Amino acid sequence: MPEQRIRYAPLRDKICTPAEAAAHITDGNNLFVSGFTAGYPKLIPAELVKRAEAGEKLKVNIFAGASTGDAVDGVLARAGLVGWRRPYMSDRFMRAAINHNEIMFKDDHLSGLSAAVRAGRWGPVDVAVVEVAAVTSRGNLIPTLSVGNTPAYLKMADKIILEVSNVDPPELEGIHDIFMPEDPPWRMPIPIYRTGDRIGKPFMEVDPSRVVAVVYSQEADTCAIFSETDEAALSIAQQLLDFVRHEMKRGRLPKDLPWQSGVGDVANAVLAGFMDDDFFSEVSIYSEVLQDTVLDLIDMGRVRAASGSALTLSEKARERFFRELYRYKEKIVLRSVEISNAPEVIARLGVLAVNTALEIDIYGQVNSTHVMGSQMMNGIGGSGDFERNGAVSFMVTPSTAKNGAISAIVPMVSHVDHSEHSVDVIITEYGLVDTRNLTPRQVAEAVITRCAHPDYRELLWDYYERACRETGGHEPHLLGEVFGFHQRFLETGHMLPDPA
Ligand code: 0RQ
Repeated sequence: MPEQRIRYAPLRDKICTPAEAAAHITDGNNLFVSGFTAGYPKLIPAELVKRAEAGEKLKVNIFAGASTGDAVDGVLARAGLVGWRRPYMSDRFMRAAINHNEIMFKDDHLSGLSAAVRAGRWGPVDVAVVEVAAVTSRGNLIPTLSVGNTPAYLKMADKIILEVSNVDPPELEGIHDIFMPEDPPWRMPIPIYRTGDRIGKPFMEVDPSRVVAVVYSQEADTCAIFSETDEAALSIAQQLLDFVRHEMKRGRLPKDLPWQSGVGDVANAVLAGFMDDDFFSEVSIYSEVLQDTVLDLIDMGRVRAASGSALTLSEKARERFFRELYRYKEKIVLRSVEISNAPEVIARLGVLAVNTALEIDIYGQVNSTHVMGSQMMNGIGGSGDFERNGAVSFMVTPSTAKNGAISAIVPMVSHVDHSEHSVDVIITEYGLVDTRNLTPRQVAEAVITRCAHPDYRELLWDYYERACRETGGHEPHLLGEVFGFHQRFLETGHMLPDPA
């Protein structure tokens, strides 16, 4: 019923068809969409594709919170309608177009983007297309399952198109905490002192006169970021939990630090590890994307509070979540990404940060984004925000990729996202190295011995020992050889990520 979802009458007058709404978007527009793995618009991009197929010259620049679903990134990339795309994406067609240099892409830390948009550094915000669960009686907007950069996009947009979801319940009202900090030089501290603190309003503010169209959507999120947890992920998670438990028992880490756990198998395995570990009987989660496992932990009574910028749930988990929303709302807070990933808050709370690498070098530099140094995978996302500012920053990876054809431990990473100064603990399924009080040479020796796959240890030792002998120095390298190491993987034909 329109009245239930749109409780502010002037916006009901703007209800129209998706085609009429999309007519407000023209060639060359900067399109700022809601969405952060979940909560992206589902109808408007398809209308743009129809117009392009009918012969209209149309290209738009897409700015989101992070990745969106096929309805935005997939649909628009396949139709060749995207000029620029920022930030993080994970769609295979878009990835291929970026790597073919057909879509312009620049990778950024997520925490600073809302402020960059408010400062005008991303250009004019021509149109914002935003999915909402409801409009309040005063014309404020209730987001769906993500917040991302949407409050900033709404503040800056010339024109706003709302997609009102008929799938996500209006009772989501109350789960969000929307706080927009002032920008420098007037910024004050962000007053979050505990994971679950609420410091803002439960809605996003908008100037209703800039809303040009409102459409109804029956479409649900279709995010596919789930995979089965394998042996390597379980082993990494176990070592990680053992390490933290040990540090806490020795009094070197306070017991109730919150956790951030990135996307992917290992991240899920770490959270799943809390389920049958009585030492971690109640955890706080201060993260970016919350997934199914968080609901499981809440059901078991093991979550003190869970804060993130998005809830990315499988279909089954989403049903359960909507059914018992009142219960989950007590534990979960969804914030804009400039707050969920705020360096200040992450450092203050002492977040234990867990993120995944594509490759790690023997001295602790990490590549999370570029396969073989050249091919963009997804983007740095929030991993840098958390790794740089966490109380302890873990970097995890299986020791090999592509069924053992590629070593994830290399002499020198082919691209740097996180430096040795941001990464504290390195873990593969073979072992763990706490680098915090080791010299670079000690790190190298420990990483080769404990973390590298046995098949690659001899090769790495040979490199390292010759580098020490022939070059010497604080971090010995054989610069003429480092890229030869990757060359052997390129020759196996495994260089391209997931070709579309
Ligand atoms: O390829 O998809 O063809 O099978 O890369 O690797 O092992 O499935 O791991 O899904 O956890 O992704 C770093 C990409 C890891 C992700 C990355 C190939 C491998 C596979 C994926 P296939 P896995 P994951 C923010 C959290 C940056 C953003 C971030 C990521 C594919 O974790 O995007 O951390 N991180 N956000 O075969 C060639 C190598 C490879 C390789 C793996 N060395 N060379 N290919 N692959 N290593 C914070 C939050 O709070 C959410």
